[in-house]
Parts: sequence; structure tokens; C-alpha cells
Amino acid sequence: MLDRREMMKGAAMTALATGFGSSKVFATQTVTLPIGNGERPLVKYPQKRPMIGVTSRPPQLETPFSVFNEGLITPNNAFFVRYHLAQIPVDIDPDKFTLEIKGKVDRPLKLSLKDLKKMPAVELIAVNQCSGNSRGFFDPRVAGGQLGNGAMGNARWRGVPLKTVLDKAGIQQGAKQITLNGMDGPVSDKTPDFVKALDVDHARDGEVMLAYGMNDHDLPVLNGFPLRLVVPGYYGTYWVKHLNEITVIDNVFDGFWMKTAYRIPDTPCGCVDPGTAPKATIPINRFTVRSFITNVTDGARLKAGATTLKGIAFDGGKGIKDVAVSTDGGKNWTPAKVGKDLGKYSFREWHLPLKLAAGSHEIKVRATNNVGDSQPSEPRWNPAGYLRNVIETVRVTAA
Ligand SMILES: Nc1nc2c(c(=O)[nH]1)N[C@H]1C(S)=C(S)[C@@H](COP(=O)(O)O)O[C@H]1N2
Ligand SMILES: [Mo]
Repeated sequence: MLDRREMMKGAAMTALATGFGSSKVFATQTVTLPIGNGERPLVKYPQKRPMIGVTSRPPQLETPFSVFNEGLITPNNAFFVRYHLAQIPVDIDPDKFTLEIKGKVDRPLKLSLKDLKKMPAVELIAVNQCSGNSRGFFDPRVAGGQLGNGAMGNARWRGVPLKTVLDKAGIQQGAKQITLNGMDGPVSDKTPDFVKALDVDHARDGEVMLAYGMNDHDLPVLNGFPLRLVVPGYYGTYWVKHLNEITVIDNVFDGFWMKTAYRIPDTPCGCVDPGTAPKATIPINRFTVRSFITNVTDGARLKAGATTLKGIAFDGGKGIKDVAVSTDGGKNWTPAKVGKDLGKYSFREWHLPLKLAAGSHEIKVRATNNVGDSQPSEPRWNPAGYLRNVIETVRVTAA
């Protein structure tokens, strides 16, 4: 017999599926991102508050930037959404869902959600950021979703280490990579299915997680219900949603989404001269160091005198060491106070009390991580619009 909770869940999921199907997606208002052709609709999807609409088939939603000033954890209903393929699974029955582990393993497995939830759970706060976050600021402009800075979010993920499950299956000698496939699919078979790969050693590092929980709730449907991969410090492209198939292989996977897409120039900066093509590329991997001012927007008018600037910083997992702020366009820098450490993969809060003289100011923020990586004062460029981490600037007038 179904218990009440399960029944409620079933009903909620049906309502949700109906919500998607009858396209209860309506543009309420528009917002304008500070980029050319930056006007976007604010759209409402099931389980989400009004979000910045990038595309509707498949749904791609950006988090309004003001959300990052509300707290270090991005609420589930404000977390960004990125899909490649229009066939998205909105009515998965969690009781029938299984994750299959196959290929070069001693014991192929089929695990239900219940099986996974019986294993010892781990939790980790980690940023998920799309490779193309901030792509809209690239100059010269590049093809792809013209994103502002809202294709990122920080959440507390709960699940089981991928290592636990891989070790249960027993990876065979000579295995090189695992491929990860979710339940979404292409509408026509001209688009290749979204399949990603990780090296076996990375997959077994104990940190990569099969997550079923996000901020103490089930994953929202659009963020991968009922199971997704969490790859701390790595760009979102590896965080496969609705994950139901893992295959261990003894070669380097050559599917489209690894071999052709999501690659960066094989240069120390991951960049090339603007407008040029890289000679060689590698798969995108860890985040660059970034920091943002969240409580003051570009063009703001402030009261002269005492004020406090605040914001967030993060990197690909070395951890933020320090954050500095300039109010004179980058000539002089003052160390900011760095807030509580929620873990090396989390947003880190920073703030700085200061006095703003009357007049206009160019305020900049720059973070440095524990191995000395920082942010460039001039934007770096690559043809896919990835890795953006230029020092951010907001111009304000104090009176
Ligand atoms: N199944 C599936 N998983 C996916 C994708 C996808 O298209 N299909 N897109 C990836 C990309 S590129 C990103 S940036 C993240 C975004 O995660 P989110 O939608 O939960 O914010 O999901 C990743 N996982
Ligand atoms: Mo992405």
C-alpha cells in the first residue's frame, strides 16, 4: 500500500507534469541584463519563482542576480536551469526509477532510489556554475546562450559518494573512464544525446556525489529529480541530471559533448587572442576564481559616507584565501573581511565597511585562492565564451 507521503508525492508530480505540459509558463515582466540585446522575459515554471528566461525549448533559466545578495545558499526555487535537449523528463516515478551501472564492472548493478538512500549519506556545499556563465559579456561576442552572471548557484547537496557505488560494482582493471547519461533525450535524432565522461580516478575521488537532496529537499524536477551528479569544483556540464545510466569504459569517451563541445583552448589561461581559433583544446574542467559585489549594482546612487560593501567569492576547490576591494578603479586595494568558511567548494561571503566620498567611484573586487590563482584585470577570451573571471566593476555615484 502507498503511504500518504508517497501518495502526496505522486500527486505533486502529476500536477507538475501537467504544469509543464499545459505550458503554464508565462512572461510576467521583462528584465534587462547589462549586455547588448539584454532584454529577457521573467518566466514562471513549476517549483521556481520568476526567473530570467534564456530559452523555452529546452527551458533555460537564469537566477536574478539579487538572489546572491540574500544569502550564501541559493534557494531551490531560484536555482538556475540549463538543458541541451528538449525532451526533458518531468514525470519520473521515483519508485520506479533505477540507476544502472554497467560496462567494465565485475557486478553490473541496478539501484533504486531506496537502495541509494539506504547507503551512508554525505553532504557537501558546492557551487554549480554553467561553463557559459557570463558569456553575454564576451567581446568580440561569441555564439551560445547570451548569459549574464546568473547561471550559477550554491547549494547543500546530499547523496552518496559515487565511489561507494562504483566500488560495489567493482571496476575492472584497465578501465579508463565512466560515461554518464540522464533520462532527457533529443527530440530528433540529429542532436546527439547528452552524455558526459569522467576519468575513473576522478569518479572515485570520494567527493563526486550521486545527489538526491538539495538544500534539505528533493531535487527540483528542473534540477535533475530524482538523482544528479555533483562534481565539486567542476563546471556544471559534468553535473548530469536525471542520471540513470553509468557505463565504465576502457577508452577515452569520444561522444559529441566531450570530444567536440565543452572544450577550452589548451593554453595556461584557457584563452586565445580575441577572434582567433585555438590550436588544440582540452575538455573544460575546474572553475576559475571569481568574486562579485552583490549589494551594489552598476550605476547605483549611494549616500556618501559610511557604507558596507558585500559579496561572494568562489573557485574550483582550492578555497578562497583573500578578497580585496578597490574604490578607485583598481589603483589601491583594501583587504575585505572574509566570512564563515562553508567548505572549499562553497560561495564565500566577504564584506568591507568603508567611507565613500561624494563623487563617482569605480568599485572593483578581486579574490585570490589558496594556490595564488586570482582574477585578471582584462577579460580573457575563448571562442565558446567559457571561464570568464575578469575582475568585476560597478560604477556608483555617492552624494
Ligand atoms: N541530463 C542533463 N544533465 C545536464 C544537462 C543536460 O542538458 N541534461 N546540462 C548540464 C549543464 S551544461 C549544466 S550547466 C548543468 C546545470 O544544472 P542545473 O540545471 O541544475 O542548474 O546541468 C548539466 N546536466
Ligand atoms: Mo552548462
